[in-house]
Amino acid sequence: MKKCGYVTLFGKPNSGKSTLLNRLLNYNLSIVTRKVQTTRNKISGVLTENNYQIIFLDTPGFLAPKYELQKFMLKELNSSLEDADVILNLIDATAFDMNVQIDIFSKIRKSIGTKAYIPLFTKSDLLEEEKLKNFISLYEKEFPGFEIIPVSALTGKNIDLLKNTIVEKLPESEFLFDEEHLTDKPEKFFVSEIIRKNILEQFREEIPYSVFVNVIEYKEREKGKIYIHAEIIVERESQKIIIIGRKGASLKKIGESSRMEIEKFLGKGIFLKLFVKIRKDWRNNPTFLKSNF
Ligand SMILES: Nc1nc2c(ncn2[C@@H]2O[C@H](COP(=O)(O)OP(=O)(O)OP(=O)(O)O)[C@@H](O)[C@H]2O)c(=O)[nH]1
Ligand SMILES: [Mg+2]
Repeated sequence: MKKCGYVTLFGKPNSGKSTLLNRLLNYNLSIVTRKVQTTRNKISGVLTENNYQIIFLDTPGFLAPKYELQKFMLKELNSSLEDADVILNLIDATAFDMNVQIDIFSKIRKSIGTKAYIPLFTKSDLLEEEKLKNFISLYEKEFPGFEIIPVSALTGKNIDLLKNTIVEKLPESEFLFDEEHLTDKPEKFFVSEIIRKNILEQFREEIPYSVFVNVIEYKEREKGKIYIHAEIIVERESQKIIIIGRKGASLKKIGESSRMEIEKFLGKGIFLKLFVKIRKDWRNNPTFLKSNF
């Protein structure tokens, strides 16, 4: 008997969704940074082991949208909740707030419906055992019937327990993907994500959120190398100047660090060409968002 289904990772920005996905897959698929709102799209990661296949959906953090891009992010999140057989609610144990949890639960109650729902405390390695136990009993008192699992993507704590709990709740079904399949997004997507991650890491404040990376050419050339041409799209001239840096130094740094990471990801050498372009206020431009997301 085989089991297979969709498992959505849901939670506030920075709660550790992408890190946990990567841990569960044993593979760095989804980009992780210290900043909030790192993930913008729903990203699937497929784990096939023994007699089960779990299709994890990483999602953008749950927030009240302020601009068009965030509205898109919320749509991605809602559709992931709809697709789910199992919903994992990731709660950052270091930022636990019962009122926030009560509010969030009321907002997703409808999406949960009759689906399996597993609350998790993430980053549990950062909390003293005593405090953690205290939070767990507070949560379980407020939400009777739900058992919280404290996990750590860093140390691996309770990752196997989590996997087993998920498998128990998966529906019986044939596998939906080939066993070698890791994701449904093309390699191109991950290439642009890696470049965006390097920008997120190298710049502060609004720059990262104003950046969109578009891979416009992705070609296998002779000598086994892949030729990649990507555009870094920003919203204003001032941002373009910052991204390029003095005599192109910043752009060069982005290119070098991205290239190394992309080569590791693809397991192949690449040529990487980066250009910076301005698309005024793209985050609020529905046409741009529609054609690029
Ligand atoms: N110590 C510790 N840090 C963690 C753990 N999981 C995640 N982090 C850190 O928390 C930060 C945010 O992690 P992400 O995985 O990007 O969080 P996210 O929920 O995907 O964030 P968004 O995509 O912005 O919604 C990163 O700096 C991670 O290294 C953990 O188990 N232990
Ligand atoms: Mg993320």
